[in-house]
Amino acid sequence: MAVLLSAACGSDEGAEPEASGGAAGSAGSGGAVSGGAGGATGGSAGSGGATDAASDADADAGPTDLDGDGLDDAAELALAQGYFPYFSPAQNDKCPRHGVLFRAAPHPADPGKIALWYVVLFEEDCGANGHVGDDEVFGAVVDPKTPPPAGLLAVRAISHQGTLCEKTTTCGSLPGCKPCTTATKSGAAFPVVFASVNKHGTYVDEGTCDLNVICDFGGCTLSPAPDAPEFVNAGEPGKPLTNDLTQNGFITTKNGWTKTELFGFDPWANKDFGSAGNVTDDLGDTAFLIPPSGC
Ligand SMILES: [Ca+2]
Ligand SMILES: [Ca+2]
Ligand SMILES: [Ca+2]
Repeated sequence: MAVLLSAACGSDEGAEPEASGGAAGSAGSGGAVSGGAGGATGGSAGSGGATDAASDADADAGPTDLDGDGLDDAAELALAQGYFPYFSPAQNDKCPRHGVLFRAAPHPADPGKIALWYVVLFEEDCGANGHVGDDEVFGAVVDPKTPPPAGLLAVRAISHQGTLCEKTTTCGSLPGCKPCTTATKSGAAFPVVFASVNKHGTYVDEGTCDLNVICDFGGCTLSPAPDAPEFVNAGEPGKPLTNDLTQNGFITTKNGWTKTELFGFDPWANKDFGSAGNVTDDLGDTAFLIPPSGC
C-alpha cells in the first residue's frame, strides 16, 4: 500500500459509539431516486458544480467539464452510477445512513479507461470504538466502451486503512485478479462490495471480512437488495465540483442526517470527516488505482 493515508476508522478515535443512534433510518434507501444506471439527468446532486441553473441548461446543449479532466461531468455521474457495484451494507446495521462521494477521471496508466474512487460517507461508525463520521473507500477501473457490468474490470476495497486491521481485497476480470462475488442488480450479475455491520469495513470478499473478527465483529452479509445511494461528483483536485456536501449533496436534514458537525462538509478542505479519516486524501489515494494491466 502506498501513501500517506491516515484514513479510515476504527483505530483510536474516542467518540461516543451511540450504538443505538441513527435509527435504521432511510439511509440505504434514501436517495434511491438517483439510482439506476445511466441516470445522468436523475441525481442532480451528483452533477456537482453544475448545479447552477446556467450550466444545467447547458447540459443539453453539449459537454460541460467544470473539473477539467476531459470527461463530460454528466457522463462522469452516469459512469459512477452505471458501474457502481452491488454495494452491500449489512441489513442489521445500526447506523446505515450514508451517501457516495465519487471521483471519476481518466486512468493515469491508460486514459481510455476510467478510474473511480467511491468514498462512502456514513453518518457514524457504531461498532467497537465507534465515532461520528465514517469514510470508507473502494476503487474501480472501468472500460467505458463496454457496458456494465462487463466493463467494470476490477474493484478494490481497503478496510480500516492505515491501522493494524487493514485488509486489501481486489477482484475482477483483469489478468491475475480473483473473480468477484456477484449479485443481481438491474438484471445483471454485478461485483459485490460488502460493508461490515456497524463498522462498515469494506471488502470485495465476504470471507476476508468474516475472518477479521476483532476489527469487524459481526462480519459482512449479502443484502437482499442492492444499495441505491445518492451520488455526488467531487470533481478533481484543484477543480472541485462541490465544496459543501449539505448545500450540494446528501448531508441534509431532509435525508435524515442529524450530526451537526458533519453539515457543510467540504471534501477538499483537507479535513477529517467528523472523527474519521481525511476525505481529501481519500480522493487522491493511489492505493485505490488498479492497474489496467491486471492485479
Ligand atoms: Ca469532467
Ligand atoms: Ca472527474
Ligand atoms: Ca468504519
